[in-house]
Amino acid sequence: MAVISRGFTGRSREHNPQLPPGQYLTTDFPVLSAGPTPDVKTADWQFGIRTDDATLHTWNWDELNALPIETIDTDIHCVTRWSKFGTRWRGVSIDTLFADVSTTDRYVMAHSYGGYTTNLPLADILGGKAWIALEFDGQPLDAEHGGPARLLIPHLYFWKSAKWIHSIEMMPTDEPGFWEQNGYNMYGDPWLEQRYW
Ligand SMILES: Nc1nc2c(c(=O)[nH]1)N[C@H]1C(S)=C(S)[C@@H](COP(=O)(O)O)O[C@H]1N2
Ligand SMILES: [Mo]
Repeated sequence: MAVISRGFTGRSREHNPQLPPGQYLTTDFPVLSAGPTPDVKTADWQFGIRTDDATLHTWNWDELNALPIETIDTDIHCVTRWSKFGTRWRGVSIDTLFADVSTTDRYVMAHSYGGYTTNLPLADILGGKAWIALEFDGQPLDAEHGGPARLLIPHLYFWKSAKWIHSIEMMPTDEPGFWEQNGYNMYGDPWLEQRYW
């Protein structure tokens, strides 16, 4: 009698240590937008950081592109349960943008062209953990994926990676953004399955 042994090839997603709990792997790149795709021209594009003393630090498109651009290879995880491994981006580290910004606030609100918002602890966008991404897979970022520029914060669920990023506003306390007001978790750690309240 033949003994057929299954389960040793590691195909089961429960056993893939690279996949957070409750996620499945996809190879395509789904588009998830709460509203229409805004038409943001690079000639008009501006990004700003607004601090507690109401100072506004701004960069136009050319100024952003003159900053050091890093290559980021990372997995991404959407709260709707898809994960995508090994995505490649190019972008400017948020650390670079905060180099001349001083603040005592510990939270931020990311604001997008089109009105989307999402909240984050400041510590989660500093320390080499977040970027303004300008390219995906060797190409300028498609408008539907947030082009010309989006936040990339791969260690949190992907709703925190605001597409069409417009500004970062410092906040003394943690306030809910768009999805967070609609039931999503305030923090969104995919490894702890912090999906909804
Ligand atoms: N401005 C904006 N950013 C956004 C969203 C949005 O609706 N508007 N959706 C979020 C959600 S829920 C996810 S999963 C990702 C999806 O990014 P993608 O469309 O490039 O896959 O963008 C996030 N950033
Ligand atoms: Mo999402």
